[in-house]
Amino acid sequence: MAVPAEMKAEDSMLNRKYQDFLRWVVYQIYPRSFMDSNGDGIGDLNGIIEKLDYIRQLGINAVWLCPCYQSPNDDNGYDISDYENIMTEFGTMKDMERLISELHKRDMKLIMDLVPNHTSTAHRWFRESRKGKDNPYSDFYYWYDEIPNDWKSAFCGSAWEYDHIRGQYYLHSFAVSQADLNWENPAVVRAMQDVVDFWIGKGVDGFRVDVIDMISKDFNKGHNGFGPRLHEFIRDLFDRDNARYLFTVGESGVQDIDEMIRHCAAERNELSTLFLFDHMECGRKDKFTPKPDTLKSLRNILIRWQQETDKHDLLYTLFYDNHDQSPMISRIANDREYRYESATAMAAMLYLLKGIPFIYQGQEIGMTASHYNSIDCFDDVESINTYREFCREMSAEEALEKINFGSRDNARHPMPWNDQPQGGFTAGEPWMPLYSRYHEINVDKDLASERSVYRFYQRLLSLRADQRTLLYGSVKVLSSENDPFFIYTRTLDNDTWIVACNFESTQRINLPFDCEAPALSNMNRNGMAGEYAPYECAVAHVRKTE
Ligand code: TEU
Ligand code: CA
Repeated sequence: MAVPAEMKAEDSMLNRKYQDFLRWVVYQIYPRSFMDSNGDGIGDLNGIIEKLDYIRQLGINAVWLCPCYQSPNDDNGYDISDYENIMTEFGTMKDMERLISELHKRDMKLIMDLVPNHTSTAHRWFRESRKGKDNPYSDFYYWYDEIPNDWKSAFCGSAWEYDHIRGQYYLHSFAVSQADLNWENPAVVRAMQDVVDFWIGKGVDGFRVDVIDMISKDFNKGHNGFGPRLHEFIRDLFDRDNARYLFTVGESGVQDIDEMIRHCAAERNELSTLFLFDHMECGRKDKFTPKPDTLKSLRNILIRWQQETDKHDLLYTLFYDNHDQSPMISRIANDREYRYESATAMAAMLYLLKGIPFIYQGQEIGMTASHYNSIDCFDDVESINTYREFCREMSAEEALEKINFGSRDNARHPMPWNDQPQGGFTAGEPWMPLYSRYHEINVDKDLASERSVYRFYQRLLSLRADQRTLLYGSVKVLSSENDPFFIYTRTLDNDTWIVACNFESTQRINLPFDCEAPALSNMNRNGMAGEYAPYECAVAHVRKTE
């Protein structure tokens, strides 16, 4: 694989501190579902190590691991009972150390998932805290005699739960067993700093920070996030001598550029970048209700953020799938007869923009939404609670269809490695049903195909790594807001590249430049201009005129 081109200071407007991060290409792993190495049906760290070459050869140089700490798994690891030990089912701390060294041996970085807003109620801090008001951990959580407000849990119902042992209510913004930590207590801040330092000591390179906006509450204004001390707390975590070099990406509900500046401007020493979520609403009215939509709406949101982040010298994250979302391809493109074309065109339109690519496991083989015939096939706490609520208002069939559309399990089923009985994921019984289309869509089959999504990604990422212009160049959009296609250029000094992605109907595309033959195309085009088939895309170098 090509080594990323060297960066020169004058290459980018982007602040020096962030320039190196533009060379990162991140692969997100959901450990429970990636690869099972010992036949217990649950993905594990040794399974990930087995697949590191597969990931590396795609053109990846960083891995984001979803939580793999001790946890009762009510929210699949986002309910942590011990931040400094590995989930027994995933392996041991020795396996983790080996994973880190195997990654580093391959020049790959590791981004751990940090969950600072809540712990499992099985965490020692909570078990102590619930014992009473004179316990040293008493104020680690939010305790009230009476329910103080009408906050709702993201997973249905009230965010307040009565605890019989303590005789008070505690706050849980997510599942009942995920108690929100009280960051107003300086001991909580110190405890979370210790967690960060522990993992720095293990050699990690960065953190993806779960619901970072929620660590400061605003009880006066009635918001359980974006409180008055948010930025102070973020700096408590990362603006410290041993932590400033880290790559940090916050998962946040930030919706406007001013907020993003407050989180990510280089001089603030808070976060390197954020995941922004407006484009997640493409193709749906709400999480469980589809809406007819096309790649146009995705394109227009991406363009707005590209322009804003460029203007303010901020680092942007390029992603459209993760472990909380049903795959974008099934919502706004064609996941049947044009699946290969859709998957590849979507990759070209997104990952050649300016920012850090994040690729969710399975995206590189064009994985689509799954479908299950019974609610018993689902595991996700959100899906199960929501199904129960839906069943009060509609028939069980309608409720199941909505869950099938929006469930997070669409992204959490075992990775389909081949078409063998358990999809090559495990020699035992998988912890959740396999991907419903695994016979048709799996890694082996994709790699053997002439139209391999993996190999397209590979070519795209290698081109991007080789061309400084595609990494650092400025973005200019040539298509207009209503065009049924997307054309943009990347320019650095006198060097220009052009990316053209057609959407669902055949179109003639004219270009204002004389281009070389496409360096990348999902249909082997010879020339850049001319007629484009549905979801056809191409990328070319613009011929120099002088
Ligand atoms: O997600 C937080 C978040 O933003 C939720 O609103 C998210 O949309 C959720 O999936 C509801 O659909 C993070 C994690 O990514 C998620 O997996 C966890 O369940 C959650 O935090 C609690 O830790
Ligand atoms: Ca296992």
